Amino acid sequence: TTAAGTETLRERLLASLVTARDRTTLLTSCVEDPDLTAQHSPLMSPLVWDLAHIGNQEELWLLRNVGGREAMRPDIDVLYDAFEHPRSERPSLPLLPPEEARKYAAEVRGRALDLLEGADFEGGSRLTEAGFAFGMIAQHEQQHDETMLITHQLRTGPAALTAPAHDPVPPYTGPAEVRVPGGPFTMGTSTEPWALDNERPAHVREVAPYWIDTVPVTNAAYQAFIADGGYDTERWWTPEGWAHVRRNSLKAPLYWRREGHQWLRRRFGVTEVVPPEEPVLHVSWYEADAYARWAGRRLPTEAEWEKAARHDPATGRSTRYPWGDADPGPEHANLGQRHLSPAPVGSYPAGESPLGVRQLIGDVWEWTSSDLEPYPGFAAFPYREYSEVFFGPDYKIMRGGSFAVDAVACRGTFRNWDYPIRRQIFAGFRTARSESD
Ligand code: AVJ
Ligand code: FE
Repeated sequence: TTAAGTETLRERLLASLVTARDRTTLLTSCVEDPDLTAQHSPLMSPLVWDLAHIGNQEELWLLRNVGGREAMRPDIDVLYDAFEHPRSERPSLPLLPPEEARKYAAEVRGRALDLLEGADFEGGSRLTEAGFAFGMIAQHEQQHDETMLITHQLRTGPAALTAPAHDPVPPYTGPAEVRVPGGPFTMGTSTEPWALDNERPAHVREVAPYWIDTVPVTNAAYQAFIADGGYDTERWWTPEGWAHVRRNSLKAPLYWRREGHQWLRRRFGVTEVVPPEEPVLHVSWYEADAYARWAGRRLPTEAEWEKAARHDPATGRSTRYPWGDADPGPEHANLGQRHLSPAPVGSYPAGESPLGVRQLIGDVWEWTSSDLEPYPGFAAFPYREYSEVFFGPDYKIMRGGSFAVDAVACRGTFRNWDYPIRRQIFAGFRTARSESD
């Protein structure tokens, strides 16, 4: 690496950390302190927990592990270790009050930036190689910025956040699905410098030919499923899914409410008519899976999703993103909380894949049929609790990222996961079918 390359890397790391902190600051200053310490849902931490946890992880990985510094506040580690206390218990912990949490996170950040200024990215440590630890911490903060936006959406009361509406797009008139050829493709990565352990290593996967939706499933399409009695028809559901919708009397996505002949939804403190052309949002894996069966289709496997997003049939190579190897720009995808909703289907033509699949990156996390499993050759790094402890059948994989996640934490290889019942997350889906069907 040249000296200029090192400085470019340093600037990119700095920019990623600053972007994340600007967002964190907004999300924790747009409401009054009581809204930061309150628990808006037992599914989520109080916002003030996320804030200090962001600082604590940064202190742990950058100041202590990379910098070799002593703990600043050894007494608080146990409060902000996500494995010590479940989210529902966090409000009753002696958490740092908002002003102290802000001060702590800012103090850690000041020292981390000092460390970044003199950091050597080629010193032979895997943690600092290509700036990994700094990139990991920027991603971690952005992941919690998405988590905090989920909490903001759960919070009731007047709106605290606003964002511009999407540019209008003509109704999408492209093909509904495209055929992806069968054969091998490279899944995962060994070269993406800030890729997390579960995305590694790159390996070859065989996939049989299949068809996949060119755009995510829309609210209009999902309403047709509801209108056709989808929630009352057992055969569309897995046994677990059916038990879950019955037990909880689910009738529609989270935040939807029927009024007269139309569906309304609550979105960041505002109630509005559900926009028909927007990707459906706030559905569980069970609902996505049932919809797909009703439509005579199925969810794509994780490998099918990634092949659609990365395989370039012209070269046989896997690219970083559907549009190629360039980092995401505002023309490619709806990312980074620039908007507070997914964009209508057919948006972002510059972000489409060579086969014409749109909006794979951004808008909504897309449920796949796959469980979270390690790739062959997986090695936990830098800590087992990032991914390894979650491997197994309990979690379903989501791909592609939502409007709420920043580009730094979103790639063609990025893997997200949650329980199949979860709906508060910014998740939707698209469907697929096998060639032989
Ligand atoms: C990968 C999004 C499931 O939010 O629980 C944040 C990311 N890990 N802090 C989560 C994460 C540790 C994780 N997900
Ligand atoms: Fe975390």
